[in-house]
Amino acid sequence: MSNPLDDPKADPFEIASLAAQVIAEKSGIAKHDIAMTLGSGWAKSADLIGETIATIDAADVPGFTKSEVVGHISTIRSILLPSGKHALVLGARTHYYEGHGVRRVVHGSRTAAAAGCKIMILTNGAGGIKTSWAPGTPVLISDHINFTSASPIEGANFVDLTDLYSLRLRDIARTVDSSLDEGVYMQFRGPHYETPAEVQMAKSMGAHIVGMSTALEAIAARQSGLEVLGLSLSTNLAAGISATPLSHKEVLEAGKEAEPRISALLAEIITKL
Ligand code: 8IG
Repeated sequence: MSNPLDDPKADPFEIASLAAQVIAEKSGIAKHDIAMTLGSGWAKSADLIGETIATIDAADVPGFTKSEVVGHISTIRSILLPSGKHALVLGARTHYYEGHGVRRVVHGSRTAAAAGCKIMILTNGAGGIKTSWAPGTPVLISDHINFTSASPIEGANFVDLTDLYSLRLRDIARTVDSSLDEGVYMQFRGPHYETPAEVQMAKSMGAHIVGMSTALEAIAARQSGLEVLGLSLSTNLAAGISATPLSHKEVLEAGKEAEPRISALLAEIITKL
């Protein structure tokens, strides 16, 4: 399937702007306020936060395509929150490991900004390095290590990432659940999981959570002026931290098991934003 972002001469911000226009037309909502990308385990929160105004097939929105990953949905939903604000749920995450380039990976962030959003909530399923995190533990992302060696930023634009995962938003999340732990997220390219040696490397570098998304999306979100809230669901202990090998099926099951609990948590956090 062809994607306009694959044309190197195309301007990704122009395509994001077109995408935002299509979303506005199809939803009837001219401006959205909060965008969210729901990763493994978090999808149910879309059903809890408010009234769905429109469900748009991602394939109908410029720059988006159907998800290639089993268990990932590919729709864009416009939801009216009880506060009167409008949320945009981007269910069409493209992972860096799919090999379609960084522009496609961060198109959701750029579209969110073009649609008027001020806050971007990025969620994911990930591996935990802290043994105290039982499978199914939600963790606030406090910072990240981008281990992909890629950047969504093109050209000499030296974007500051000092408070990338907004302390203000993390503090709001903790008013909902004061027991929420936080940690540094390290994005690996994947799609293979880490070796135990790589997990030890990540740990010694200061990481607490390992995954295959979010960091690039967060950088692009910041470039576009969005305030970022990051949440990981630690579905499994990272390789070698637990004695048992990782299986995608078990990871999905852990996500499903935790889903009602963490989706309710996220829905409550959103009411405070
Ligand atoms: I869910 O242990 C999930 N995603 N890199 N490592 C990496 N990504 C993940 C993991 C994990 N668990």
